[in-house]
Amino acid sequence: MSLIYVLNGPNLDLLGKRQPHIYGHETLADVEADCRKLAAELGHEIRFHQSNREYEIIDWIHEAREDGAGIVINPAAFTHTSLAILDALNTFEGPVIEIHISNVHKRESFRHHSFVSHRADGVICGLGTEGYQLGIRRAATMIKAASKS
Ligand code: CA2
Repeated sequence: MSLIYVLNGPNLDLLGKRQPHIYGHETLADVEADCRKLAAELGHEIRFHQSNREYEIIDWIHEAREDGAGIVINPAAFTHTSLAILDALNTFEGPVIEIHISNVHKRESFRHHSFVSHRADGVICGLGTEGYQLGIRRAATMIKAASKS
């Protein structure tokens, strides 16, 4: 059983509580429960975190370097600003899947550029919170493929 980190950036603690027309009605606790259920079905363990502080996300990426097989990350606004998160992800060897609940390309132009996409193996956006499930599935597929090679 290997470990998948699911990391969430700033303000995602408000999920389901504000702006449901953009981010839907599910809370982050609902997303976490769904991720745990799916990961267990796929034979993986999940470490699920959210922070409003950039350094905490970087520290979790460093932790994943030690014991993580994959990272599924919604960096939220840090997507568009954080070279530091990109640098940290570039030191991680397993699959990295970037998630956005909303379709960032349909929104303001400042959301169109992602530092994290320079490292991500795949990007899922605009599929709502279901994107997390799809991201975990893809990370699990990639972890399995790497274990065979
Ligand atoms: O669509 C996404 O998942 C985003 O990563 C969400 C970020 C935004 O800055 C990115 O451009 C796209 C914002 C997260 C804020 O989350 C909230 C959730 C509910 C209510 C208010 C904010």
